[in-house]
Amino acid sequence: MRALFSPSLMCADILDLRGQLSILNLRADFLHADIMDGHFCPNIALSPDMIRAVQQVSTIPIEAHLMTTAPNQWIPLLADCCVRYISVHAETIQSDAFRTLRRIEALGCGKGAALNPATPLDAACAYLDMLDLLTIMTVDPGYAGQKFISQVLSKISRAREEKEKHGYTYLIQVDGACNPATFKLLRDAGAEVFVLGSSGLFLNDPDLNRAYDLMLARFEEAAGESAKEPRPPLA
Ligand code: S6P
Ligand code: MG
Repeated sequence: MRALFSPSLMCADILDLRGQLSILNLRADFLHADIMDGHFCPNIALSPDMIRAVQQVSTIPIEAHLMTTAPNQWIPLLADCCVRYISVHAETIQSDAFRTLRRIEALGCGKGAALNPATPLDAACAYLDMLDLLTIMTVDPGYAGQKFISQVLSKISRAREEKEKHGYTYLIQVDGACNPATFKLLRDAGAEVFVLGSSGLFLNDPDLNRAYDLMLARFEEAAGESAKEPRPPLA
């Protein structure tokens, strides 16, 4: 399957969000929505109300990335916004991982788990078979524009090995500093979905169509594969 791209809403031009979404509707595979509560990480971002508004004009699946200490507080609100996937951090569900993932499923959403750079894959091994989306953070959560943490590459490779060995069906997503300097490293390690923030997309050009063209060209040049085929059917 070709690489999939999930632009990060928190990096979009919020003063022209409708215009930006009309372009991403035609080009992106997913929209990545960061929810930060100011506790799990030192920032606050995107609310369920904002995602509900985005959902009104979005025609592509939205995935909610919960960087919150109490994910269960937000899961029903986000499911009510019709997001396609809800990703909770493994660090926040140690005491109720199965109940939380089953709750996401019962509410009709895809089950996602995310791992901070310092968290080993083992933290999620007990429930990898349940996941639809596995997000491996390549920066510490909280901000756009951070430096890539190369120590995560072995974790991505291991996520791919486990997927192949056991026939797991999760998509392997990478989040943070996905850009021309890291595209090949991430793809070779096993990344399937690239969250695109400031460094990989939005700072490429003020015109988002041009920025997207540049991203595709740079991905193809770096990774040595086409990323322009039509959007594949997604579960
Ligand atoms: C970070 C957040 C990410 C960022 C995105 C930024 O806490 O989860 O989704 O929005 O990764 O991308 P970049 O290219 O600015 O690092
Ligand atoms: Mg994110």
